[in-house]
Amino acid sequence: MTTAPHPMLKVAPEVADALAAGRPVVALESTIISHGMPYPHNVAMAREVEQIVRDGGAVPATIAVLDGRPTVGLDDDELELLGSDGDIRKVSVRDLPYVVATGAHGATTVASTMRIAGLAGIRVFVTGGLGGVHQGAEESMDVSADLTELSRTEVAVVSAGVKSILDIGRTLEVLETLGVPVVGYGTDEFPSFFSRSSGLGAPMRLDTPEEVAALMRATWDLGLGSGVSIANPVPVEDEMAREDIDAVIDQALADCAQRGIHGKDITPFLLGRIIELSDGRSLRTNLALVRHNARVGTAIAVSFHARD
Ligand code: PSU
Ligand code: MN
Repeated sequence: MTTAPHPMLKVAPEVADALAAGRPVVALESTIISHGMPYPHNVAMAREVEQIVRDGGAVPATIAVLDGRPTVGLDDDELELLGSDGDIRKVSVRDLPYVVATGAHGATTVASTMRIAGLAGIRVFVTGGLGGVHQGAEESMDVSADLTELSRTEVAVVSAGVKSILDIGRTLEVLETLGVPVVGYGTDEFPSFFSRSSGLGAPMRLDTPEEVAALMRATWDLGLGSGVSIANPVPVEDEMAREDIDAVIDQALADCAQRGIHGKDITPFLLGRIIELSDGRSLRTNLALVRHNARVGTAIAVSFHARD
């Protein structure tokens, strides 16, 4: 299946060629680079993940908005810019028209990366962690647009689940309400990013790339119009004990409240504070799980294209 490129997108030639030929492409987001990890680890991670995708037989397409153009497939200088320029705006779906209309740069979240990937005809997207329902959302109504987008864009998102800066149980409830298939990849339990467990079951389990590709096909052939969330647990050797990471997260949440941080700044603040409070331990786990997601997501993309 090939899709005509959307006229507003700037698609790198290598990505455009792969899409036109029906070869597998894996989308990658840029908020994780600009707002999810410190420099220079972020840029090294972005390059390494692209290499993992290539080694697995697909073409990587990191997505961002550059000079107002939604851009699919970045070069080395662009990755460096996103990782090192402190002024890059965090762009979710509602921010997309603003950065496009003003000609600005923007780092795309899971939601806006999904949307742009979908417009480009990319069906698999690898990230670290999903946004979701924030703790205390029953008061604040702070629910990530990542969930809305999963309900309305036909892209499979491979993540390591949802970390407990969020309300994992309510996040799963909202995904059910929105009709989004949520798959535990090789696990019965929904993973909590830094740990393989969360105390909550995965709504369904699949164990191979072929099975996931079949579920993607079924979702879209049924006309659900939604994405698919594939929750891939961090490898055993890299995971953190839940009590260790939960203590760090509780402190980070308290610091966030005490400083009065709110809205779109909450997630980046918490991610940065968790790295500081864990003395970098959480960053190592984060890097390991992103690499693992890239391997699994690439295998899924290869399998999906083999059957399509
Ligand atoms: N969780 C992470 N790392 C990240 C993010 C979340 O472990 O980098 C980023 C992703 O880009 C995600 C966004 O889409 O944060 C969610 O932000 P918000 O909660 O404001 O929607
Ligand atoms: Mn929010």
